[in-house]
Amino acid sequence: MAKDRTGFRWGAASAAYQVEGGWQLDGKGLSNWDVWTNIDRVTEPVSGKFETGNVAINAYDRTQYLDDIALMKRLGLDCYRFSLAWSRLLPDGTGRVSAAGVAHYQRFCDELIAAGIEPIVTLFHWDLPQALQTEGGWHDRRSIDWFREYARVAREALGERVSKYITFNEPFIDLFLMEPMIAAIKEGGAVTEAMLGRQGIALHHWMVASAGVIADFRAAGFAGEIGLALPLMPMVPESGDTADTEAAERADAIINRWCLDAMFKGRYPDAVMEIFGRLDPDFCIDDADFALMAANHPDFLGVNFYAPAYIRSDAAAPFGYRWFDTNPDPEPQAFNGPVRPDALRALLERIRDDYGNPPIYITENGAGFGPGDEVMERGQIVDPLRADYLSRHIAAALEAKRDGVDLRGYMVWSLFDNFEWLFGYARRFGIVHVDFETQKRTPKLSFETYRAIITKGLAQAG
Ligand code: IFM
Repeated sequence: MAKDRTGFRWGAASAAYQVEGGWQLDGKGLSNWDVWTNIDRVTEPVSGKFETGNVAINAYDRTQYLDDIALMKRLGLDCYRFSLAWSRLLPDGTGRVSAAGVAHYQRFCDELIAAGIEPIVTLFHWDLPQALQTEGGWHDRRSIDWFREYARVAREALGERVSKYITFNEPFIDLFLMEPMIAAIKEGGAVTEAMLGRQGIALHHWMVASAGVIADFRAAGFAGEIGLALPLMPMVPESGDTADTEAAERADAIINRWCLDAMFKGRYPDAVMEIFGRLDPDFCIDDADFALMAANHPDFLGVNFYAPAYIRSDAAAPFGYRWFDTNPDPEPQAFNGPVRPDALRALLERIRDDYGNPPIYITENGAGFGPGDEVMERGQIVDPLRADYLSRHIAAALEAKRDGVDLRGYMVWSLFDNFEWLFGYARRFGIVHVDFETQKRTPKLSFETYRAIITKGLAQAG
């Protein structure tokens, strides 16, 4: 059957630091991740190895990315979501624009378009120019203006090549998991509630910056769509006890509703205002910030879904709940949690009902299960758990679509194995295997599974 080119978009997603490499090529400035991995060696305590994104999967290299685009074409992708390395475009974070950085991203987009694949650009997927990190990073209110300047440079550089932008990827995960863990590693301590309390103001700056960029793009006549990608997870209380139920509601307010309410209602949940107001005296939000958010709703919501979170009340834990070590699910667990496609469907239907049925793209969904799930059989890498995960989640998403959710597309995380942040290269999420020594790419069984789904896309997504 012919591939659906009419509406629903099938894609794959990645992020600059996880795939590009070329960390010092062509005048690129250093990012916080370059410093954290090379100087602070933050991967070691988590992955047990000293690993960096210095080479990653070499996706900055033109010869390499042309091969990669050929593979995307073979898979049948309609779109490819990737992020820009801010310090490749603006090596110092603001001011001087790198002609080489601009040329690289222009050329990469041109090659995608020539292959019939729409480029979808994430502006910020966690790698902040180190020059701005040392100025205070996202805790400094000037970060809103830094980001708006960078977004303008990107939009002007890419012009008509790009008609879908994502301002930020996963505010909660970067600001409330990644950064505090890195701070704890550097300080040799544990993540505390006080540390997390400080992150509230950084998340607020992200939300204001995002609304500001949406306003700027519209004012400049940008005719495409612009949204955010949130890490969303239904919160499942571990028991019927009131304490667990209340803990799950609190987790839902912080992890899910904080950004959703900001994007679609122009305010924050009461629980967030109360908790963060108590933890950080700087967390008093100017009404003008909420007015900016309310006036600049995004065109779409990007949903990054991996798993639901099982929540247990624990007075000693930050915000009074725990979720990582609370998984009663007997099924094989993926790296990012229990395999529950029903939770994806429930999540999408909740967004439809609670947030006015906005256009949604699933901007990330995927899994890794450890080495046992990937075996070489007759020249193919067989990964049945990942293949099954993808089929079942796509089926659940399409059921939600049939139930009226305005679902416009699905992007797998990820096309290639890559650098999984603090876990280094040990956690593979790709549907294409990468030999990190040779950079050889080998499609896995899940690649064929996804290819078959895309080929049948019209019937399934129609
Ligand atoms: O690799 C990450 C990505 O950068 C953000 N979302 C989750 C992925 C898998 O853990």
